[in-house]
Amino acid sequence: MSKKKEIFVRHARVNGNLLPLRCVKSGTIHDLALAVRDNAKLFDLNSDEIKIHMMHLTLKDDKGNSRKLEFSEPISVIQKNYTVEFNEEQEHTFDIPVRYIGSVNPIRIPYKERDVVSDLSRYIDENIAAFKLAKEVTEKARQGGSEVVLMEIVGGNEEQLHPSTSVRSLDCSDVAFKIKSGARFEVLIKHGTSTNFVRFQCSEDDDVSDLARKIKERIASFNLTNDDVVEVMEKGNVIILKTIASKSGDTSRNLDASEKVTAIDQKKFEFSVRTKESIITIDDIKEKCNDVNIAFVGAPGHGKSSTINTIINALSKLHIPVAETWKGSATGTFALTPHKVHIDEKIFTCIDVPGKTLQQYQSDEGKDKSAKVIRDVFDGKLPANEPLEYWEWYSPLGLAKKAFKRSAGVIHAVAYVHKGVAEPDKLGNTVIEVAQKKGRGIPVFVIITHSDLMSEASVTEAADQITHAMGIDKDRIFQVSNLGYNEKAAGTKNVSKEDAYVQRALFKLLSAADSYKHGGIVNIKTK
Ligand SMILES: Nc1nc2c(ncn2[C@@H]2O[C@H](COP(=O)(O)OP(=O)(O)OP(=O)(O)O)[C@@H](O)[C@H]2O)c(=O)[nH]1
Ligand SMILES: [Mg+2]
Repeated sequence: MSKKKEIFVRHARVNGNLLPLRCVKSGTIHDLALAVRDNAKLFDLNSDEIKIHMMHLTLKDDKGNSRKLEFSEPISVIQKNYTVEFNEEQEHTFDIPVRYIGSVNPIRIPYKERDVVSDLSRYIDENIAAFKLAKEVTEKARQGGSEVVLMEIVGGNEEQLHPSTSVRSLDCSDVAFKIKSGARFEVLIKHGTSTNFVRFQCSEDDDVSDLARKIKERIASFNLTNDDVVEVMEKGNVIILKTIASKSGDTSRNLDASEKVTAIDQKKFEFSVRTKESIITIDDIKEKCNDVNIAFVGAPGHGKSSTINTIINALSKLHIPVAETWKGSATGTFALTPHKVHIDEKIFTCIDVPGKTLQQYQSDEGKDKSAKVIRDVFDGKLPANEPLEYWEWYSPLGLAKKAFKRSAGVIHAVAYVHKGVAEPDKLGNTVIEVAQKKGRGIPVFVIITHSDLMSEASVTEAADQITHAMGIDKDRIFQVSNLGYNEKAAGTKNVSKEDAYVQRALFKLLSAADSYKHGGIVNIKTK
């Protein structure tokens, strides 16, 4: 049996092909360096050009991370699919200003082309005296197990740097460091979709954002799917940690990024990712939730009632309880139906406008009278929870009756609900015209439903048609699948991508309604 191992090596400067070198399995990186020298011809070099003491070897793993190899390390650190780059020349040295977080004066730290952030940390650790810090800080740095953490300061915010980030890429950045105490304790963390806990060492100074950083650094330990890994590592996405109830009586709660880990009772956590598009919190929604009324208008069976249900379900992932929800409604809302949604002391109302009634008004005695009804709905002239029959409400008797009924409410924003698989209905244009007529300017949004029955291309096409027909900006058009949504949403509290999308749509609706209510200018037409 061969005791040799094949290692793929490339010349870093020439960046030529990877060439296989055979090394004794039980050897060290120093042996690999000798093997490179002995095979110099393979790399178009002369062996006497290679001075072992000047050689630098860099290990590249299968995920594209790289680090410097020390001669004393065993060959076994080079796993299958890893490669090695070597450089036999004296390296050029640069320097970078780095400051202690509490100080304004940086000192310049020398580094080489290939150095990464962990090299800087090591340098600072070894040369901490050069920073002339307060005695207790220097002492903390000298404690066993203490850690130098580097960060980039961007717009006043600290962004922790990944240890494998190249120092060269930080040229011109404001780089600072802090020192984490050496006292250690352990926490257990798992991903929301898995049961596999990973152990993490924490310092007394660590806060929850440090845990999030450590998760990223050791993402491979969680054995996640590639999609999940991409989601965690994507710039701008945020890792959300929550406690796990381990005994009865405990409750699980979301952790704030700035909480100190030592101060948290439980030491078992679960994480999920909030994608950069989805960072809508219940506080964002609450802020915009100032007793506004949103009308859901559209042809019968296009999914108004279902969409309200979807919205309330998505909101209940952020806050419970909000309002009653219902499941699998069939076509057939016949009264102006307000659904009041409470978030603590705040409230907004989704007003479900029956499609069938509007359709009847569209062809009443051969004329389209729907504009009048829509206008009355928007102006809050029609009562809640009463069948909206034209002949009843627009007869003298009906008008009298109206005066004694409670109004469904004045409208502050409109969600025009359109079944994507259908052609645009002229009802959409009537809604826009009424909403825009003198003095109103009510913001209108479009929700394309039944996207589950459509390809992505046909949803885009439907959105294009609507933009064209109604003159509505693309970012006011949302797409939902109420069918799939309400099935999946039932009974779970985990926020999915679909929830996040619906929450964002609701946030936009509420923001527009709020600024309309408070006299802000809301433009709806793009052309
Ligand atoms: N496949 C699919 N079905 C949907 C979707 N949205 C609604 N539906 C179904 O379409 C039917 C009509 O939905 P509703 O929400 O009752 O429609 P509506 O607009 O309130 O209708 P009216 O109250 O009559 O004006 C129901 O059977 C829903 O389950 C969707 O996104 N996808
Ligand atoms: Mg309905």
